[in-house]
Amino acid sequence: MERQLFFSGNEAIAHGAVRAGARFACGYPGTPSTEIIEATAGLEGIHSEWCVNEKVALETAVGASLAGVRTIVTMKHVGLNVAADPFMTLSLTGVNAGLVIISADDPGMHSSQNEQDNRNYAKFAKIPMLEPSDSQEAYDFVAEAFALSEEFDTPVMLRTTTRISHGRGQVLPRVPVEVEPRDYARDISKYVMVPQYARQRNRLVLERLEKLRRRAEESPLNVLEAGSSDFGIIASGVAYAYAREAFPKAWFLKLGMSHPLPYAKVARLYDHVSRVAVVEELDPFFEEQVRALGLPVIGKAAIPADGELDQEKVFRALEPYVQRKPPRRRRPVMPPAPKLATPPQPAPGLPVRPPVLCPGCSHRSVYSALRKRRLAPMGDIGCYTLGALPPLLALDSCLCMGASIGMMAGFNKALGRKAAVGVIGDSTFFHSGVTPLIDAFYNEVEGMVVILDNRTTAMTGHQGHPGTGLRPDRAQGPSVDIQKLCEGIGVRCVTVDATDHKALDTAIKEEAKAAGLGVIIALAPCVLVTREQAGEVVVDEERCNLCGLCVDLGCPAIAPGEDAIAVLETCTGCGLCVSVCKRGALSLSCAEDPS
Ligand SMILES: Cc1ncc(C[n+]2csc(CCOP(=O)(O)OP(=O)(O)O)c2C)c(N)n1
Repeated sequence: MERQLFFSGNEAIAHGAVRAGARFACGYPGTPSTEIIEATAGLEGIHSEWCVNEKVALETAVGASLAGVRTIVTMKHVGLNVAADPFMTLSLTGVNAGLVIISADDPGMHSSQNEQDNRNYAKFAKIPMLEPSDSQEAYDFVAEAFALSEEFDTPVMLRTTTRISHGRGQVLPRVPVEVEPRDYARDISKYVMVPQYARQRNRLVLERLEKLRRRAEESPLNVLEAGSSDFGIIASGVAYAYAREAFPKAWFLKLGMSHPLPYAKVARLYDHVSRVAVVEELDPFFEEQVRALGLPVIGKAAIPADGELDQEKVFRALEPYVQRKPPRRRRPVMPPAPKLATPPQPAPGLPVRPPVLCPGCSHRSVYSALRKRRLAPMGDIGCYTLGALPPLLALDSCLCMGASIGMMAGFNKALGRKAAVGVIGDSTFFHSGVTPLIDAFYNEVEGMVVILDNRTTAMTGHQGHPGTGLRPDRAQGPSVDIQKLCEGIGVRCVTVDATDHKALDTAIKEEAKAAGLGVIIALAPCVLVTREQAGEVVVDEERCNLCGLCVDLGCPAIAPGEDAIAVLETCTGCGLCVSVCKRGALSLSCAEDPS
């Protein structure tokens, strides 16, 4: 085995990640997290990259995890605010290969605009959190975090603070963990968070949290350390190290896996001592949970709620309490496992009407072309998310607005080829698609992005956006040209008429074969805005053999009849079905001239 090493917490995390089989690391710089990626960049066997911001970094990491490699993503505490949108929904989708999110907090604001306590984020998202208290644990906990991530199908937060990240300590290297890359399997009920699937996943998250709590009870990371006094301390991270030095004789509940809180282990500490204090920097995170168990505890009434602690501060704060008469003992009240709501059932007798793209929707044409390519389509949020559902089944993921491009980038980087395509709407592109496109260009991603430009924000009711220049009062303002924007970044870009199915098909085929990064803008105004009848679809019943090619488009205006296809009144005459019909059984009659 190697000699002992002397690592900062950040270096220990980087080495611990490689030892744990991580093959992908990304992040956005910010004190005190920055040195992790700088360290992985110097190590063999792991790809490292800076992303354009923390949201894109997390989405890129999700893409790499889906592609099957263990991944870490790093950011400072405020960075998680930027990444909060994918973060919160990632809890629902879970992961493929292990995914560890390093949140480095900065109590005392050495180099930050605030000192928020990101332990709250782990609770908020209902994911497990590990908190190392020295460099050795920083190194060891990464492997534990990956194991938890894969076992419980969840991202795991590894939270450090400045003193852990930048403090140095001895690290005994361990035997590397053998991990095989995982295969990617599309699973829309897991990765496409439309309401019907998100509701199911949400229940799993609540059940997972209770299982994780049981794991926290058994975990060797949560240690009850015997003392020789009548005083007990609950602590995690660097606060544990301070408290240990200040009160060497106390009993300790040292929390390495600090969320979810192991209630029974907390209660067990009270069996041994008559007074218990929580020593924690910033928020009363453990204190409030202990109080909720009905147990008396010394916390923020004695320990400062802002800034960093040290052994001196902890000693001075708690010394008076060690001597005081203990309070009357109370028995803990264990909270019951949360009750889950009964899933909604459709009223009996009502027909089930799954949401579908409108007849004539130009997005359908893109999906029809994309389905022919062997690319994993990373989706986004808008009307077009409906393309993920049957019968189109044309999108593999929907995490949050703007996630498609970063996920495509991470997926392709992890596999080293154009394996995924990003599919995003025009409004979503302006919302949060531009930054990941810049990122993909900067990181030299091999990939394709299709922007579904229907000239509006259709999903929410046809609002304007920078691409249309339309204001809320429908006045026309200046507009941004998407193609010029992409080209300005340096990305190859073509605009194709989305109603010209052949042209779209060819453009997608060409771009899938081309090297580097390219954008296809599939342009056609939303059919609900134009409502112009291009004509009427006529069915030649003699030629139609009910092959189903047009039915597969999932257009609600087409239905299989007895002898031939039937075209319903809701048809807008977009002509997509005409262009996919191989037998010439469908044709478009010209619309009447209204003049
Ligand atoms: C962070 C966030 N803000 C707002 C929304 C609501 N929302 C969902 S999709 C969408 C925009 C969709 O427009 P576009 O990308 O043009 O696709 P379209 O619906 O036109 O096909 C919005 C505003 C959301 N889901 N998430």
